[in-house]
Amino acid sequence: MENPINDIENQAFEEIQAAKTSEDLEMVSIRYLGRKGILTAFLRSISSLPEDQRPDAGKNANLLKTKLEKAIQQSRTTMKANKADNGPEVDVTLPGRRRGHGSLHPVTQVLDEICGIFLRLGFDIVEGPEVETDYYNFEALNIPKYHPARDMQDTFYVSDNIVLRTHTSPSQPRTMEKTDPPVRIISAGKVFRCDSDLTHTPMFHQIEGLMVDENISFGDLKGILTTFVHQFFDDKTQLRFRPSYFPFTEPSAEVDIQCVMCRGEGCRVCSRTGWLEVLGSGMVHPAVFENVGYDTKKYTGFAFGVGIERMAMLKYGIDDIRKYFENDVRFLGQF
Ligand code: 2U9
Repeated sequence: MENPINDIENQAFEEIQAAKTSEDLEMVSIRYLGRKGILTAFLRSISSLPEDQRPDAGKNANLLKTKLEKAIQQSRTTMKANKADNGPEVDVTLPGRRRGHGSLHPVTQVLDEICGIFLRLGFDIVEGPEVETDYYNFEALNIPKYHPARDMQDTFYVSDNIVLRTHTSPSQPRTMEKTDPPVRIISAGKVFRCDSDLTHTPMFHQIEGLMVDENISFGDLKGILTTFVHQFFDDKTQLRFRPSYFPFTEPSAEVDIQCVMCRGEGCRVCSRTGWLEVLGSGMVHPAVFENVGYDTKKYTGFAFGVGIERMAMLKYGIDDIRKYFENDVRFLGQF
């Protein structure tokens, strides 16, 4: 009778040598040493051999088992070393890696949306410098020397007469100096104030609008701002105009909208009042017109300002302004 141990050994070593990948080796290991493997089956069958053959067969089969385990392990180690030399194996069956798409920052999206609304209402967009002179940031806008906005606590001073603009309004006297009425402009962009907490960041974005012509009234201001709010939120949103004070407008009004979270019922967001303040506005102060050389007997106008981060917070239910500027893509990717 042929020696089955020798046959198993020869065949197994042939297969170990032929194995090209670690997966091939694993298959050889399973075929010979696995639960239903060839050598395992032989070991189990020893009990059915004639009694005098059992000791030798058992001894040889166990020796072969150890030999095969060693040879397979050695082959594995050699394969690993070769792989490291040749760099990682490329698995062409893996799905390709997707490259994430970028998206516009939520502040940019809301800024574009608001600009779009005013462009459709016939306004032009103007831009101005972020580093501004004291004159255009304060003097031209009738902000007196003693006004708290001029304090170092509120304004970033670059030098005695140069500031980081605290609002986008300076672009407007700059435009009026160069253009005769009718004027219908919005200025949008970054503004800077020394302030930082849950609802304030040292840099934020504003849009301010200005409309000047003969016979412009507070009714025009109400009409334009109501249209804006209805287009930005929805046309069921109620507005209320509350008397206020700004040095550059007289009379001045703050505009509240019905709370977008509770629809006016009263909740945590609107401090249980049912209203949210969203805009500042008013009829342009005659002193501002005089500064740019407009005839105050002939022309009147209205102006308004809105903070973009706040509008985006209300539209998307964002509770902390600092999230805009932490650059966490898990937050930014939602918009
Ligand atoms: C000119 C004359 C008047 C622009 C105005 C406001 C009221 C206002 C704030 C809203 C939220 C700024 O971002 S915010 O903190 N703005 O309250 N802005 S009237 O008035 C002007 C602008 C230009 C020549």
